[in-house]
Amino acid sequence: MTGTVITVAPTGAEVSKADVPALPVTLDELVRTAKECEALGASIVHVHIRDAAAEPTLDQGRLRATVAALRESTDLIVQLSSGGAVTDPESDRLAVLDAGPEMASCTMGTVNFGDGVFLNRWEFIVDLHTRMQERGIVPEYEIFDLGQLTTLQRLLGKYGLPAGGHVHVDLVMGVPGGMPGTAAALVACEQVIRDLPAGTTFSATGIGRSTIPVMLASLSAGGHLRVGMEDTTTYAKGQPVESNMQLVARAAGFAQLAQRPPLTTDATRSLLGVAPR
Ligand code: KMH
Ligand code: ZN
Repeated sequence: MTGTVITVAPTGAEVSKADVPALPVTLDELVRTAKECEALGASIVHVHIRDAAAEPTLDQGRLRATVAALRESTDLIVQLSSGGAVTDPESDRLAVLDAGPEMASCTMGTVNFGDGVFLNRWEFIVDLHTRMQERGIVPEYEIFDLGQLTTLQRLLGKYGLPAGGHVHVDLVMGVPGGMPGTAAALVACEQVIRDLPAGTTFSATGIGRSTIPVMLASLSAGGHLRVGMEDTTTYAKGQPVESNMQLVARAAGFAQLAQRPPLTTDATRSLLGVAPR
């Protein structure tokens, strides 16, 4: 059993700055947040960006500037979201890879997403996976429902292992329309993950109030953690999240308690097959 990879997902595409003023939306806010989260034990930053009006965007110039600034100011593995917002066209989502991240997310199927639909057609998944292979970008396969693990198995069987040769999965649990954020659902996923290539690792995040049960279940099942204001804006009943740092500090504390302390950025790179800086 290794230590714990902690991914911070500080912004997302769904939470509005007007509702949650502490959400990092400018490049300065994002870089400051990333630095502080790294100091607390995060080793990956999962990045969605916003425009001047704090709305989600996949603007290529902003994406490139974000990758450059995060690489200059932190040692974190920079993982761009290729999921974007549910309204983003496939072409813009594919173009995210042009911004040159070390990792990118790659979702394994279509899922109802609250009132919207997060569309991920098979051909689009294949496109993302093969383009990442060609460019040496390490994917994090995002799983919103159990059957998406079967899609991943099919993808790897037909198109081969990702860049770096290691398979890493993130279970995104508790989305309205996806699997529930429960220990039982996490264990069901873990059983299927065993059929993926040897050494496959997984992290998990629980949306909203499922954050704590999912975190504890993941640690006890040998998984890693993703936390952040993309997924959670309430720290405890009636208590809004103050910052991403508060969530990373809690995750690092749980990881310490589980005797699986946070992994350094170098150790995470080596575990996930991301090239050293
Ligand atoms: N914002 C969601 C529609 C990802 O980053 O790859 C998609 C998402 C997954 O957050
Ligand atoms: Zn995301």
